[in-house]
Amino acid sequence: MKCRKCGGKAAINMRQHKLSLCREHYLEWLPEQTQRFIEKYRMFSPQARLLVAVSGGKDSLGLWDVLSRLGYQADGLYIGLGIDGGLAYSSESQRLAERFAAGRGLRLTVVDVAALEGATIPEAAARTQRGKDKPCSVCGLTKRHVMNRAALDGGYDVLVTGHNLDDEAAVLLGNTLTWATGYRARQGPVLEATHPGLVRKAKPFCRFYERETAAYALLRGIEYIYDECPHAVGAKSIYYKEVLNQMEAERPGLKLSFYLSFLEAKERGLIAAQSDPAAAGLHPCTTCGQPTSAPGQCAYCRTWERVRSQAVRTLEGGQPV
Ligand code: Q46
Ligand code: ZN
Ligand code: ZN
Repeated sequence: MKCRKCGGKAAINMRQHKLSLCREHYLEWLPEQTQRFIEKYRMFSPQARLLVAVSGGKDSLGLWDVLSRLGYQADGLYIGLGIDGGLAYSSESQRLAERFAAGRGLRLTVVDVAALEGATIPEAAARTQRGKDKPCSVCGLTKRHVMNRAALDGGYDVLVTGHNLDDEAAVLLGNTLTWATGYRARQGPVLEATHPGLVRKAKPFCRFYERETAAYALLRGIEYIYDECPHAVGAKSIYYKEVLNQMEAERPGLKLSFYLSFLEAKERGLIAAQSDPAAAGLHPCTTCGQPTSAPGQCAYCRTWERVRSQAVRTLEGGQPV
C-alpha cells in the first residue's frame, strides 16, 4: 500500500475514504481535516480561548496536540477522579497528562475531586449507591459540573472534548434505539451555551474514526493511557461500538455515513430541535450558583451533600444506608 501523496510506504489505509497515507502525510492530513471541521461547524475562531478536557487518553491528548499545532490558545483540564484499584487508572492517566503538558510547555489545570469534595468518585458511589452500581452516574455528573465551572471561572470561550466518531455514532445509535428525541436533537459537533452560566462545547474530532485518532497519537509519539476506565467494562456504549464495528467491517464507511446523514437531517430541520427541556426554566443553584432546572439545589450539590452526610454517619458508628 502506497501513500497517495508521495508514493512512499503507507502508514495507514482508510478504507472509508479510499485513502492511504505515509506517516508524514498522515500527520499533516489529520490537523488539516480538524481545521476544516472547526470551520465547517463554526466551532470557534482562531482567537478563542479553549479549554481542552484531557483524560490522558489518545483522543484528548491527540486533540490538544493538534489544536496547539494549529496555533489555537488551548489549555488543558484534567479531573482526578480517584479511580485507582489494581490498574492505577487515575494516577497513571494524570501522570501522562502532566507529562504531555510539561513536555510541550502547555498549561494544565488539575482538579482533584477528593480534594474538592472530600471523597473520590468510587467512595462517593459506595456511599450514595450502596456500592452496588458502577460509579458512572456520580462520575458523569461531577465531570460535567467541574468542566463547566473550570471553563467559566477561567474565562474560556469554549470547552473542547476529544469525542471521536465511534463515540458519537454509539451515542446516536443508543438515542435512536430508545427514541430519545430530545437528546438526539441536542447531539452534534457543537453544543451551544443555552444559558450564560453554561459554557459552549465543541468536538473537533467527531468525524474521525477511533483508529484514526489512535494512529495519530502513535505516529506522533504521544504517550497515552491505553486502558479504559475499569468501570467502562460492560457499558452499553461499548456494546453499541462493537455492533457498529461489525457493520463497518462489512460496509466500510457505514459509521461515518450514519453520523453524517444524521447531521444533514438535523440541518434540514428533519430532527426537530425542540425547545431544550434542560434550558427551559433554568435558575441558579442555591448552593453553587450553576444553572439548574431542579428546584433549589442542583443535582451535583445534592449528590455531594448526601455523600458528606453518609461519611458523618459512618464516623458516628452507623452503617452507611
Ligand atoms: S463515567 Fe464511568 Fe467513565 Fe467515570 S466511572 Fe469510568 S467509565 S470515567 S467515561
Ligand atoms: Zn506520503
Ligand atoms: Zn449546585
